[in-house]
Amino acid sequence: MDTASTKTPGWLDWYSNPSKPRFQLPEGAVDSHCHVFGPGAEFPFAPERKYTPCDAGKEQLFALRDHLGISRNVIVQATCHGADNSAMVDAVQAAGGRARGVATVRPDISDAELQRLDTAGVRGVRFNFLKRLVNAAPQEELAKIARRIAPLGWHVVIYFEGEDLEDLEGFFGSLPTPLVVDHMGRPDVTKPANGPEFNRFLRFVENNDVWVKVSCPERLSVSGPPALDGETAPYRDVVAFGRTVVEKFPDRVLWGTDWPHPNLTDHMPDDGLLVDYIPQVATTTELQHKLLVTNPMNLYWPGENA
Ligand code: 0GY
Repeated sequence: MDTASTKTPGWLDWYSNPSKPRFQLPEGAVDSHCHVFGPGAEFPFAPERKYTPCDAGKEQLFALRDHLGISRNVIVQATCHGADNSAMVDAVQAAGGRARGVATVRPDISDAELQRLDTAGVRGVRFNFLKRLVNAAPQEELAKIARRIAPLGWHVVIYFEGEDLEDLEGFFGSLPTPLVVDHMGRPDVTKPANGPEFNRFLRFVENNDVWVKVSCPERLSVSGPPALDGETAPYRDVVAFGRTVVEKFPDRVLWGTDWPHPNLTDHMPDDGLLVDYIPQVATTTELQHKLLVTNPMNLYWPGENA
């Protein structure tokens, strides 16, 4: 693949005209999982990438933030940029204190570069275990990265499929930093939320220093967004999973849009609807405030007021 920005065939671009959410986010709400893609002409995509996205730059992210009533963003390095964190760091710095970053780094990164990323606002690294997104990295390499970043007070964001937790949880438990799980560990929502697979995930969260993003109903859902026939509950088959996590671990949950929604193939979500999904999983004002403000502030802006 060359570095020219020819999008992956069938690529769905982000939704250009999101609705105004009916659910009003609390003051100081944080989108704890979003990305920037390029723009490719300024920040070329990585040669080793598994997909080539549309452009989705910082101005567009900040416009969505303001439209939805979000105050701050946590910008997670997308795999299409490999370990070149330039686009993400540029966006974090442009946000003037209102964004933090999660980077992808190699084990041989220099101390000076780690320090530079920290100063820029990076607070974690991401380990990705989805074969369609990255070539598998040896666990010893990942463990070395975790040992390098632990003294900075950073955490490790982990992205894996629910069915792979059994094989990975021993490794995860050995890491020396807090862990932040993307998209509830991608449960299979056709299985019960109180069944053995999700119970394994809940035990893993219970027994480790783990935070959970109750994000991506649009990616996990089989029932999908509301039908045009008047169905109003968005992504209803994911709700039991999200609500269980929020109610069991109210002080360790985070929420994010996942804008610009890489690799979706059947529909592109209306980001306003993703905000309207929140009160289904966080059903009280107190739970909503923890999910959207207190928890992400504690993790990404400790000591600062929202
Ligand atoms: C997500 C999900 C995906 C992709 C990435 O970095 C990425 O490429 O995170 C996915 O394809 O499931 O969190 O955005």
